Amino acid sequence: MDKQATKRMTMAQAVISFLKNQYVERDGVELPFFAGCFGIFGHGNIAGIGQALQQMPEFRYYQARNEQAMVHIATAYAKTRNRMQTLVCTSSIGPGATNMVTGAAAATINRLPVLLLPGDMFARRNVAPVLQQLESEHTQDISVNDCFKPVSRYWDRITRPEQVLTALPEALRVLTSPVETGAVTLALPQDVQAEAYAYPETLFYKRVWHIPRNRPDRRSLEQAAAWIRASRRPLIIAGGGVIYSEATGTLQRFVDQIGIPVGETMAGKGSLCYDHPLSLGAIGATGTFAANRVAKEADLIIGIGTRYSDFTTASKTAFQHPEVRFINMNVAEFDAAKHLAMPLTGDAKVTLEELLALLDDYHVDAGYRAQVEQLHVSWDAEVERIYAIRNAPLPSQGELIGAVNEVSAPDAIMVCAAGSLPGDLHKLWRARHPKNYHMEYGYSCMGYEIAGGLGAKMAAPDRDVYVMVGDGSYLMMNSEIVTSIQENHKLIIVLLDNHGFKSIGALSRSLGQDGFGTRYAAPRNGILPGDKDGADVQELPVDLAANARSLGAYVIECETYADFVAALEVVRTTERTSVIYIQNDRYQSVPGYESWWDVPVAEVSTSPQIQTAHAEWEAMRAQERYFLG
Ligand SMILES: Cc1ncc(C[n+]2csc(CCOP(=O)(O)OP(=O)(O)O)c2C)c(N)n1
Ligand SMILES: [Mg+2]
Repeated sequence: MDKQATKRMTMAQAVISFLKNQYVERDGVELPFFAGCFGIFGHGNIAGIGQALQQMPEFRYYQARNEQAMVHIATAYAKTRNRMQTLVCTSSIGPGATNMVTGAAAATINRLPVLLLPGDMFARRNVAPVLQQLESEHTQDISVNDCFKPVSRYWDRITRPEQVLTALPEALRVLTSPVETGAVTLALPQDVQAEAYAYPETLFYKRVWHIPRNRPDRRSLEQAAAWIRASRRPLIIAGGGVIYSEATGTLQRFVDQIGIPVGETMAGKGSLCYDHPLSLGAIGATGTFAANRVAKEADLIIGIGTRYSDFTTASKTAFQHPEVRFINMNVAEFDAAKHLAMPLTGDAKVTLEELLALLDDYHVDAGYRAQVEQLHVSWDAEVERIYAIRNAPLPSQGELIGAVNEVSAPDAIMVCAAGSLPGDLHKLWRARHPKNYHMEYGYSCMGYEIAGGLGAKMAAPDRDVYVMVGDGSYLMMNSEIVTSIQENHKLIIVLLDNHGFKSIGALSRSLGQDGFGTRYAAPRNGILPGDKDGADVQELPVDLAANARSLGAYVIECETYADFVAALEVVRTTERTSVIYIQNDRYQSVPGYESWWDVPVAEVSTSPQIQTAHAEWEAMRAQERYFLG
């Protein structure tokens, strides 16, 4: 190969030629990093990236209906593939670009790689302001794409074609880094996309990015082992990092040998199979009584691949042992250091292996293990109880979750993101394998569900994908049903209609606010009804089942639990995206289990209910702790 050779091509052609030759490798497994490019064309990308994609059909182009959705598709794809593969997203300039900002935030917060290529205003400037350009009086060096800066782990604007020679390797370094990964944005001015340059051909050679399994500091490992030996009541909190690192088998060996129980975060659920005797299930604000009781008295928390969101720490009230301390295994020093922990900065799998080797003669006290195993059994009985509720006339959400869990194949993927479902699913879903529970709860972004389901299905075409979505989220973004049908990726969408926000309605009532603004009903005398108005409201003439049908889905409408189970059986063998529509009860709720979430209540109000809620809030707030070692 002539390393001096160059090839004259447009910047956009160079970008796509580069991307299609990027690979990753971990543990000897090599994969192309990008599985193609989603996009919506406009004048800001049609002649640049659009032309390049047309010229290179081997780099598959997919249409989406909405730019936010396509970023969710890419994010879910990356999550399903444990960050080893993702998709590219191209948009036009202006609204197409800013539609991706929400998706970028969701990807970055969840630490999932996506590459965004928004079109940008002319670099040459002479024709400005162009259609959709944001003008500024104080600089010509700003565009709507600057909005991506805080939500991107790497951001660049390519104002000369040769700048991609340095920008693209940086983009790949960040995307493939388990520590730094998230959304990467390369803003591509529409004129520069189409400009030619003599690119060195070496840019387009196949490149394999090794994903390292970094090992933690030896002294810290030894100290961590000593802390574990000294602990009377240790508890593991398994986060998403366990799954992304493919450390679930190692975690199970660690747990089997040492006997430390496991609570799981939203992203970590599935780290340990639900029926393992030391599995305590969900932890934190949406956790089980099993995990939350153990957390309250634990003297040592071993966080693995968790960023300790407020849902996990129950807004810092979860850990009440006066001398509790933390060991954090995390690829990112930033997360490893949280709560002034003993930081084990490294990959979860190899860190667990190293720690296990230092503890090969050790296991926890048999009494503690027996107590924990008893809690596991009691919790499973509670799940059983909720699965068996047959609420009438409208079924409860808990029984519907039970039906989906029981009828779906054990290797299925269940996708969800926002509303009351995440909390209920976190508690009730019996995760049978590490990919069984796909919850976007870093950003809890309404609208992720169906788009995310499509990304998961594209990444795991042999598995059934169940999307569980509320009516609010469904109304916010149902457009990718069309894409799933266009691409023949069958989704099973379970649409739970409770005429508004069951989640925020319950939160509102708990704050003394009567569900104000959370029901889908017609205003009366200019005021939207709340829960005090009871059933006596004018419902909206909306037919979500007909809506789904109009988008091409096969739809089954159900009324009862029995209908629902029958429908779940039918959709196992339907050929295209299928929607099961059912109404469920707004007030029949899965309770909270000995935990809390800090949502501040109005300090001053004339409402006695709000005053009471504020007093209760103050009492709980007093339990919030700082962990200063
Ligand atoms: C994009 C976005 N907007 C607002 C919110 C705040 N929010 C959280 S849950 C929720 C209501 C969801 O309604 P629905 O999908 O019907 O689920 P339900 O609460 O009824 O279970 C809202 C508005 C959010 N999470 N995401
Ligand atoms: Mg709803």
